[in-house]
Amino acid sequence: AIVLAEPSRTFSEYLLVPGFSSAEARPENVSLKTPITKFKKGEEPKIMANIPLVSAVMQAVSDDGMAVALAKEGGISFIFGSQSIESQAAMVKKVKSYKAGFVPSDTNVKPDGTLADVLAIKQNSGHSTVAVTDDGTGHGKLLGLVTSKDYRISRLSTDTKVSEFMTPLENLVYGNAGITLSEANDIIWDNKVNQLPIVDKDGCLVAFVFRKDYDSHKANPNELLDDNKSFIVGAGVNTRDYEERIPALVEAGVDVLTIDSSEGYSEWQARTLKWVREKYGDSVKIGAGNVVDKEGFDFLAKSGADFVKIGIGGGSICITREQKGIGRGQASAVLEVAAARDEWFEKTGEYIPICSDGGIVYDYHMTLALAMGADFIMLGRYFARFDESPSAKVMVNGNYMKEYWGEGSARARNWQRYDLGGEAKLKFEEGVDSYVPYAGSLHDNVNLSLSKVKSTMCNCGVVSIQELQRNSKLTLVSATSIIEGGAHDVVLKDNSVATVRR
Ligand code: MZP
Repeated sequence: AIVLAEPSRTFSEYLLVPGFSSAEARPENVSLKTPITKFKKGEEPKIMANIPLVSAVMQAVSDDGMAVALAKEGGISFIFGSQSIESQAAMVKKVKSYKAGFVPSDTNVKPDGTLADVLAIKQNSGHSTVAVTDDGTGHGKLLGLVTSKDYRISRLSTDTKVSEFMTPLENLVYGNAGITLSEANDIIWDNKVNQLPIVDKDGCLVAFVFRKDYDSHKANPNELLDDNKSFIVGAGVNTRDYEERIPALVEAGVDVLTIDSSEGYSEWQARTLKWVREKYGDSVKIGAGNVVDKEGFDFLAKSGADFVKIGIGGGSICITREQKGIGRGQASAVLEVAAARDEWFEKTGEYIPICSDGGIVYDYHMTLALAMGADFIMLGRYFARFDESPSAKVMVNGNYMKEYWGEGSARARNWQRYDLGGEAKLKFEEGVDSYVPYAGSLHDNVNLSLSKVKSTMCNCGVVSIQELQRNSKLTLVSATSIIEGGAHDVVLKDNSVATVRR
């Protein structure tokens, strides 16, 4: 066997060394725009993301709800493939049906769902009614209620106070004021207080109610829309049923696919990519992986992948290294594959973006992965903790947790991800079933994480991911300097037990 001279290293073994920060290197000047699919020198990629984060192809992470929430922040979800073709395609379709700021033309709800005089819309705690007030704060005169179909307005009497607003009901307008959407079955509140999607019993969007000064393009400058103003969405596929699954996803409107596999340096991936190119040419965008070295990257590049995913055994729920003894530290893998990507670009003029998949524990790991050469990052554990992930929120020992399980666990039953062409079953587990601490909304967390990434980039004197990849300086850290990096030699005030490291 060949024994690699360098040990296999993880993100936590590195730090960034600050560079010169000019007056221009300020967080508000940082762009996190990044290519997702391959492009030729001098051309633009077909798909770019506004932030370098994508959510993992996992049952506990990426469904249609996650996809909409993440696209609103500028990232992309890859909807999990370990479900029937029909249900995965339906999720894609649902995401594509959200047309920001537009009332779909095929609805029988008239656009009088638009409340021209409304300055604020606020939801009451019962979820059955939305109160609409005139003052921009939600506390002013009540102009009306938007109710769900099963809401019985007769329960209210004229001296009832609407709980949050304390506004007398004599000011209420309801009935045919153009705001009671009798077909609406459910109302989902958008926490940006800008628009209110009304969905029917199947969860499909039927209309938006929105503020008079609402402009969907101002709502979040990062929102990721492609030409028809719908959200960009990805989906995972496997190397078994791709001839049926891919056409269904394409028909549903998917923007980008990825082959989801624990090990991508295989003939199965080349066959899948070949089939896509023969059937669709370059019009269908598809990434491949996962690989951890130059040979793997070159193979998938030659096979026609639109991007290449990196990472074997580093995922938080992954036990592949323990079970099979294969894998590589994520930092070493990203550094080698990034060098291979640059060499390929030099040789062919074709830039194939690379994605670091799994193993992000701290926010600073994101910055390290990008500095090491990743164009974007796939995360599972990180997104599983948020309100928007599909898994259950449960109380464990007094703390809220979200369930998070690996695609290689018995629970997910995703044998296709580990398929080597043999029997159609998961022979042994490569992932665990676990909890992760509940962390609140995706919007708040993503913004916090990315503000740290932007800050660090400014410390390194760079304002784009491309500059970070080119100009940053990394250093390995010794075990003792890691101790120096945390709070040390002090007694922390909020701990009853003194924390003294030496
Ligand atoms: P993390 O963000 O939780 O550390 O890692 C997520 C990644 O782990 C996924 O994107 C996928 O590549 C990988 N994964 C998913 N399931 C398993 C498993 O069961 C796994 N072993 O390794």
